[in-house]
Order: sequence, then structure tokens, then C-alpha cells
Amino acid sequence: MSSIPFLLFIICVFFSERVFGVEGGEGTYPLAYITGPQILENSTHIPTGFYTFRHVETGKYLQFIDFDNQVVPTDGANSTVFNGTLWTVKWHGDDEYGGKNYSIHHLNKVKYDKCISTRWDHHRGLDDAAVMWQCEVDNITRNDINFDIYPGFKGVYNESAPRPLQRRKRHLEPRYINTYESIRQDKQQWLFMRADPSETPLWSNVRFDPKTGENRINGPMIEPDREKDQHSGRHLFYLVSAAHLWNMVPRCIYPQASYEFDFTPNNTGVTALDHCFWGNTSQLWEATLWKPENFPLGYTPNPMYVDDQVVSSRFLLWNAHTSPGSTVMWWGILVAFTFIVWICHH
Ligand SMILES: *[C@@H]1O[C@H](CO)[C@@H](O)[C@H](O)[C@H]1NC(C)=O
Ligand SMILES: *[C@@H]1O[C@H](CO)[C@@H](O)[C@H](O)[C@H]1NC(C)=O
Ligand SMILES: *[C@@H]1O[C@H](CO)[C@@H](O)[C@H](O)[C@H]1NC(C)=O
Ligand SMILES: *[C@@H]1O[C@H](CO)[C@@H](O)[C@H](O)[C@H]1NC(C)=O
Ligand SMILES: *[C@@H]1O[C@H](CO)[C@@H](O)[C@H](O)[C@H]1NC(C)=O
Ligand SMILES: *[C@@H]1O[C@H](CO)[C@@H](O)[C@H](O)[C@H]1NC(C)=O
Ligand SMILES: *[C@@H]1O[C@H](CO)[C@@H](O)[C@H](O)[C@H]1NC(C)=O
Ligand SMILES: CC(=O)N[C@H]1CO[C@H](CO)[C@@H](O)[C@@H]1O
Repeated sequence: MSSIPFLLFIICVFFSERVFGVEGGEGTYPLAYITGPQILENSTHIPTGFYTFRHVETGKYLQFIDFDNQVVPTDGANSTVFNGTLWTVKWHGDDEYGGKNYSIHHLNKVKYDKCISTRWDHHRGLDDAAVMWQCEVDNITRNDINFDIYPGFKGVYNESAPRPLQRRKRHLEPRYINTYESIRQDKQQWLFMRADPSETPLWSNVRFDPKTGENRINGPMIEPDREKDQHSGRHLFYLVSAAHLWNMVPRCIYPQASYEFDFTPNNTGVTALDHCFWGNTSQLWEATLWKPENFPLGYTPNPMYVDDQVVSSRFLLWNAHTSPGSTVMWWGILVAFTFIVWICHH
């Protein structure tokens, strides 16, 4: 019976944000009802396809790290455009706000679809980092990058910078306190907020049509070429998380590795989020569209591609992919029962 308090604890962790909202830490932002719609208004539709994101001040790219399935800003000399810094950007459908949400994907080497996701830090009570997680939005297809932008590229993320990838002392929080619980869809959605909201970015002979969800291509497709710097357009954006847009200060991706939690086995960094302030050019990213591509909308449940490497707290409770719905009910009854028993014995 000693495991019951633990079980309850896990359950509390699991439900904490959902049930109690954003209490504790930073708390809600009273002006979110103004900034939320403004962020959406200042954001724009962009063509779907393959992009790189280079930070304007530091020149760092957002890079997918395969072995730990993470997103980390590149460091220094090896920062360049190659498969690891190319991202698949999919549109996330229409809605009453004009449908400017996008998801940003990368397949890992075993072809699991990973999405840049917003992590909630429940100590500080805010979204603290961009991390990779199993895509639960727009995962109807798993799209490999269908061209090689840098054939023969040998460089990788410099593992000794900005911090060694060594197993660290266990003073960091273990992973489940990371409260990266069940993905709410908005956590895998991002907005491309224009540096200058009065301008609609134009892309070379491609334009996104939100009515059909497809790119309209005018004339011949531009062959992506890193060396000739040949692409379909390049514009500056803030990369804003769609999570908590309606109740907190908006959060933007900032190219700084974060080691707040022992999130990955080797504590590979993840990428920090910071409060977005329009006009703060330190938060701007240069998005280069190397190749436009159309993707079907929607998602598909596929039990074959359940996340393989990180135990998310919900798998401690039940396996959502294989169990019938009644399992949930039985767990509910069991938990209620054990809770009563536990209360009675204290
Ligand atoms: C939206 O853009 C306007 C400038 O057009 C700016 O004044 C405003 O602060 C921006 N809003 C947000 C929430 O960034
Ligand atoms: C796709 O997302 C849905 C939820 O939106 C999820 O249930 C499903 O497991 C995901 N499929 C894959 C293949 O990851
Ligand atoms: C990059 O992607 C191409 C096409 O998928 C592949 O042939 C090539 O091996 C990849 N290169 C690296 C360094 O991963
Ligand atoms: C990797 O980073 C470390 C620490 O910043 C630096 O000393 C080393 O020279 C870098 N290695 C390469 C190949 O850039
Ligand atoms: C886009 O994000 C906003 C803010 O989180 C959300 O209210 C809206 O429902 C999202 N749109 C879609 C289509 O998911
Ligand atoms: C952690 O780092 C060690 C040494 O660099 C490496 O051998 C090991 O594969 C890494 N573990 C994971 C899970 O990436
Ligand atoms: C601008 O953004 C950077 C990175 O997010 C932050 O460190 C800095 O404090 C911000 N500056 C202002 C004036 O808000
Ligand atoms: C393109 C480039 O600079 N690649 C280098 C990246 O780093 C590796 C090892 O650290 C070098 O061997 C590559 O030449």
C-alpha cells in the first residue's frame, strides 16, 4: 500500500495544470485578453514546407538533436543549413481567429514524427522551454525531408558546447516532475509573428492559401541550394507559442539552451522561451523557406508509432493506445477506492 501516496502524487502531477490552471508561479496575465488577439493579428500565414530558423543576433539555428530527440540552438562554427536544421512546417487549420497556427516537425532517425512543443515549468508557473515531443497535431503524414540541402555534411552539434552531455549529479528534478503531461494541442502550435505587422511577407512565386490549406505556386519551383543561397524566400518572425495565449504573457523562442530539468538522459539542453516583446529584435528569427510543400491536414492515431523513449506520465496510468476506454473508468474507480482507503488509514 506504500505505493498509493506515490500513485496519488503522480495523478496530482498529471492533472495539476489541467485542473488548477496556471496557479502558482507567475500566474495569469490580466492583459492577455489584449495581447492574445494582437499576437494572432500580428502573425501571418506562411507557406507550408521546409524551413530553417536562424536567430538574427547570434546566427544560431534551431537544430534537431537526434539521439535525445531535442531541439537545441546550434553553437558557433558548425551552424549551418543541413538536414538537422531543416524543419517541416505544417499549417494547423482554420479557426475563428484566422487560423495562423502552425506545427514544426522533424522526423528522428527511426522516423518518429517529433514536434517542437511548449514545456510547462510548474515551479515557476510558466512555459519555460521549447522541447521535442511526439506530434499529436498534424501527424497524418510523416514527411521526411525529400532533398539533401547539404550533401556530405559531416558536422554535428558540438557536444561540448554549451555544456557537456554528461550524466549530471542527481540534484536536478527527475523527469516526471517535469510535468510535461499530456499534450494539449496548443502546446504544439506556433505563430509566426511578423517583425513588421504592417507588411505581409511575400515569398518567391509561392503563396499560402488558407482557404484550401495549400501553397499556390506560380511558375517553376525554385531548386533549394544552400551554397548559392537559393530559396523561396526569407523573412523575420517571432516564434510565438500558441499555449497560454489567452491567459499568460506570450512566450517566444529564444536561442539559449536551457538545463532547468534533467529532461533527457544526458541532460541535453532544450531551447529557452522568453516573454515576447514586440519590438525586441533579440527575439527575431530569420525563417528561410527552402522548399514549399503541401501537406494534408489532420492527425491519425497510429499505435505503431507510440513514443519510444521518454516515459510520459500518462503511460504510468494506462496505455492510451491499446486499452479500451473502460480501462479509464476502472482506474477511476480504483483510484477513488484507494484514495478513500488511504484517507481512512491516516
Ligand atoms: C502588434 O503590433 C503592433 C504594431 O503594429 C504593436 O504595437 C503591438 O505591441 C503588437 N502586439 C503584440 C502583443 O506584440
Ligand atoms: C497523432 O495525434 C493523435 C492526437 O492528436 C494521437 O492520438 C496519435 O497517437 C498521433 N499519431 C501518431 C502516429 O503519432
Ligand atoms: C539528409 O537527407 C537526405 C535525404 O533524406 C539523405 O540522403 C542524407 O543522407 C541526409 N544527410 C544527413 C547528413 O543526414
Ligand atoms: C566545441 O565547443 C567547445 C567549448 O565551447 C570548444 O572548446 C571546441 O573547440 C568546440 N569544438 C568545435 C569542433 O568547434
Ligand atoms: C490556435 O491557437 C490559439 C491560441 O492557443 C487557439 O485559441 C486556437 O484554437 C488555435 N487554432 C487551432 C486551429 O487549433
Ligand atoms: C549519453 O552520452 C554518452 C556519452 O556521450 C553516450 O554514450 C550515450 O549514448 C548517451 N545516452 C543517450 C541516451 O543519448
Ligand atoms: C529582449 O529579449 C531578450 C531575449 O528574450 C531578453 O533577454 C531581453 O531582456 C529583452 N529586452 C527587453 C528590453 O525586453
Ligand atoms: C562545416 C564544418 O565546419 N564542419 C565541422 C563541424 O565540426 C566537426 C567536428 O567538430 C568538424 O569535423 C567539421 O569539419
